[in-house]
Amino acid sequence: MEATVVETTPFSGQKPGTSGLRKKVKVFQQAHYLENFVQAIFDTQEGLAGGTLVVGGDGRFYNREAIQIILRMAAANGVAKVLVGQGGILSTPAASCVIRKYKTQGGIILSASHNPGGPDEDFGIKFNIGAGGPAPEAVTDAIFARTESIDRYRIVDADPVDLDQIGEVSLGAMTVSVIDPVADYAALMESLFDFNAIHQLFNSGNFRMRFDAMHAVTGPYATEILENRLGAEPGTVMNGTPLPDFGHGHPDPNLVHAHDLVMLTQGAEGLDFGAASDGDGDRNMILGRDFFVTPSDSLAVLAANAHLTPGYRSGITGVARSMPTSQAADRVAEALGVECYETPTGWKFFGNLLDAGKITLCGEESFGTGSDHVREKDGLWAVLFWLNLLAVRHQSVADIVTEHWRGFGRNYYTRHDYEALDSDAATGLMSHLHILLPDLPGKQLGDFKVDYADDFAYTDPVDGSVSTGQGVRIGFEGGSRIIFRLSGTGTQGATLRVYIEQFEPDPSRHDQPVQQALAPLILIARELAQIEARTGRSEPDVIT
Ligand code: VG1
Ligand code: CO
Repeated sequence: MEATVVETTPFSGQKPGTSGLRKKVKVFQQAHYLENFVQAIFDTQEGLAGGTLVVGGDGRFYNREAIQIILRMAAANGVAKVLVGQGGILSTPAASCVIRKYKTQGGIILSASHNPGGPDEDFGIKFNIGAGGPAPEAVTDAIFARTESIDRYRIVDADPVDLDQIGEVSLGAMTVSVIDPVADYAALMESLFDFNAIHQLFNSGNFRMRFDAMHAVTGPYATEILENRLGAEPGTVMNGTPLPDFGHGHPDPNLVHAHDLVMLTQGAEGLDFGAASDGDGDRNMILGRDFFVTPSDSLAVLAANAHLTPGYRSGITGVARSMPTSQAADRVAEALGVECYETPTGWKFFGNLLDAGKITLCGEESFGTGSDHVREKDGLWAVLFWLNLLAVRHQSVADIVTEHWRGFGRNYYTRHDYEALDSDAATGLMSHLHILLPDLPGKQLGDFKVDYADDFAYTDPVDGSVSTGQGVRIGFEGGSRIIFRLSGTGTQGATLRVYIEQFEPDPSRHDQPVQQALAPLILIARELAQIEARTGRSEPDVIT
């Protein structure tokens, strides 16, 4: 089978953001658009020729078409073997698991994660390295640089591969192996958590839960693990069939978009446990009866209780959190006598720390939690971790978290998102903050005195690489913080994220409503950044 060399010209803006290249489907459907980016991966990642590549996606609109193109291009670029999930499905953590388990040279994951899907919505592509994690900046920079000068790509002419039939087929000299997308991942989960204890919890007759897959990729994973292997009653998994448009929904597991699930956990008849995951299965939301676990708290609770699960019985070597994530995990690390690292937003910054054994657990405020078992955040893993804790501690979600606060203090936390802003207004707002920074330290803002104010930069402790411009950080005496940054995953205008945190050591003050407890800091943030004057928005679009 001969490879065709197709002439092409560069597209501007093929720069991967926080997690891969994300654009509207219509952008990806332009002739040569996907091909250019994929060829840039092959041109810069030399190990792929003669190697094995993993390919899969979250099942959104254009997933199958994109996979067929990638398979034909992989064959033309000398890849020896591709492992592809049946039906083109692989959740992001499952892809990471497969990349690592079969010691492949990397993977291509097709997803725009929590962004909506459909012909007029979003699509995305990212490259993961052989260690299983998202490509670090040096790699994404090289891929981007290649897209700017690309003049040809290679592709074979062949019929579409049957993605629904498990087994091996040839595409020219390349082998395509269609694999069960769930099996390897489920086996890994079974090795980490006490499935017997969770099974008993489900059988106890006094535990009711639902998992909302939001019509996205975790449906088959959750059904197999929760219902088939752990014996949860049929129907435990809601919205469990992956749909190309996620049932017109927004597959983002938060209080706004997973509203139906939230309702099921409320009131005297509310569920004991509710959980949800996002488009590609790497996020998680954890709910108890009338209780929402802030992702930053979830990371801290998992770190403090890791020794209660089989996979982490010997304790954790360290923990890392993204810069805007609350400092709750820092307090646990201190108590355990291990290091807590503060990294820029995006899972790619955890890879080196995990590979070097410096950390066991890591997390982000954006509903992301994970460990060294893979190199992506992992939604179902977090759900199973919580279930394992509930099973062995015999306490409710609310009791576990409030007890945690009593021991470590509570970090009140919220994130306010202002979406689809005018890009110039958003960059203007950030420049305005940058101008304020040098004069802020020592200043009194309301009841709060500024301790430090900077534009966050990170030096990777393993390879020394430096990442700058990672968000404006204003720290107050006593540990409160306000953080401003612009999203790197949106596809429309700009999204401003404002993160607010306040530490409260006094247990008698741990049961205030979050927005109320943080109201003074929220006001300071709005005034300091001139949000309404500059963006025309008086309220955020999403509050978590
Ligand atoms: C957001 C989150 C970030 C997360 C990223 C990818 O990025 O804030 O913490 O790593 O999404 O998550 P941004 O740049 O929009 O703030 V996923 O589940 O979309 O792959
Ligand atoms: Co995701």
